[in-house]
Formats: sequence, C-alpha cells, structure tokens
Amino acid sequence: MTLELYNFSQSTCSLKVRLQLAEKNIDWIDKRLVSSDNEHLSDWYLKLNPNGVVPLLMHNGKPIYESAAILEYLEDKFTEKKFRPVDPYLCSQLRAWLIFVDVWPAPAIRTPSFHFGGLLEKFKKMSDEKFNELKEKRPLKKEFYNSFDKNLGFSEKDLFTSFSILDRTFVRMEYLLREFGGPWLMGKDYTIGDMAILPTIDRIEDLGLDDLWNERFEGVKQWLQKAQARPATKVAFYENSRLSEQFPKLNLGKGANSAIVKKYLETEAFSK
Ligand SMILES: N[C@@H](CCC(=O)N[C@@H](CS)C(=O)NCC(=O)O)C(=O)O
Repeated sequence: MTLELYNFSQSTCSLKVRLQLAEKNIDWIDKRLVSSDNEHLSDWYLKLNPNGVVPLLMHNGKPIYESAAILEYLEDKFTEKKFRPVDPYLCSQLRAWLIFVDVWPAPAIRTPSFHFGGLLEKFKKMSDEKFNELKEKRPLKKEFYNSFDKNLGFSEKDLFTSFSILDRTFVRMEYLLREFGGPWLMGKDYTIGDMAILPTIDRIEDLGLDDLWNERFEGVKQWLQKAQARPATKVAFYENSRLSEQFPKLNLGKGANSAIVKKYLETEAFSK
C-alpha cells in the first residue's frame, strides 16, 4: 500500500491531514510542493485534483481530495486508532462542525494569512502578467485572487470581516466545549473535529492575532495550548510549517499584530 500526500508545508488544509496521519501513526510519503512554484496548477496535477489545491492524498494510485473528505476516508480505512465518535448523534455533531469549518473559518483565515503572512512578498516580485496568467489557471480561486491587490493586500474592511467570522468560530468552539464537556470539541476524546480547526487557530496565533481570543475566549486559549502540546501536533508542524518561520523578517508570532485587533475590537461594527 502506498499513501502519498501532496501538500504545502504551511497549508492549513494540508496540516489537517498531517495531524491525523501523525495521530494515527501511519506511514506516508511526503510529496511536498512549494506553493510559489505553482506545480498544483500544472496539467498533471489538475488531472488528479480538478480543484487545483492541496492537499491531495493518493492511496494505491487513487486520488482523494478535499481535506474533510480525506479525514473521513482515513478514519474509514485505518481503524486501529479512531478519531471519530462511534455514537451516531455525536458523529452528526462532528460532521456539522466539519462543514462549519469548511464554510466559515477555512476561507476566512486566507485573508489575514495573505495580508500579514508573507505571501504578498512573493506576489510583489511577480509581474502583473504572470499573476493574471496564474489566476486564470486556478479552477476555483480566481475570484479570491481578484479580491485583493497583489502589492497591498486586503482592505481593513475585508480584514475586519474575516476577524468577525473567526470570532463566530470561537463562539462555536466555546459552545462545543461546554456542550460536550471538553477538554476536546467533541468531549473527552480528541477527534478529527479538533484536527480540522487546529491549523487555523494556530495560524491566528502565528500571525500575531491572538488578542482575538485573549481575555475573551478562555476556552479556545486553553484548548489551543493543549492541542499544541500533543506529540503528534509537533510531528505534523515540522520545521517551517509556520509562516513566522518562513518569513522571520516579518517578526510574526504571538501579539505581533495586536494593534489591528485592538482597532477591530473598538469598531462600531464589532460593538453592535
Ligand atoms: N476545501 C479545500 C481547500 C484547499 C485549499 O484551499 N488549499 C490551499 C492551501 S490551504 C491551496 O492549495 N491553495 C492554492 C492556491 O491558492 O493556489 C480543502 O479543504 O482541501
């Protein structure tokens, strides 16, 4: 059996699957791509994943894409260590959460990631022609790449919209922690529900936006510390998985962007 994962080191969607592979202690082959090389937009890759994104899992030559579908697939196929509740009700709640993650925080985190996380540094060096050519090649992301200025990033309004969606995610996490009794989102057992959101919450901290929860969402803060301390988390977040490591000159990390969070928290929009 061969299990190959096409992934980017820093990709939050790829990290979801790397976390699960590490937790399950499954051997896999690291087909690491570099986002700025754009191999994920080449013809051979688009034949395997028509969405033109990572992660892509190849299992015995068959392509599986969409990180949430991969998480479920690996739970179905590798059952020795389980990270999905057996109880159908709890499982329905887990799936509702996986959908929530894909619809709300997963797209929302892209805005601050691109704006603060060094990705603009790469685009600034690229000509407008090249940027537009690559945009046209993206099967699903053309509109997203149209929504920001490749040299300046996003507007403050866009950033605040993203913060507000992330805020709602923290509210939902606090609810799950209360509803199922913690310490994990689905209760006493760590599940793919935790793995699905961990890379996004870690990214928020890495971008220095952790004041979004400091003194506001104690449950999220505690949950993050506990999840980061798991041995498998350390394996999945191998060296250079974090943007602060890839772009040391940007001085990212805890608290680095607290000024904009302060402004966001003070805005009228937020207080309503
Ligand atoms: N819904 C997809 C989203 C995948 C996705 O957006 N991946 C990003 C990295 S986290 C990507 O490949 N981006 C490539 C690009 O922007 O060209 C999933 O969860 O697998």
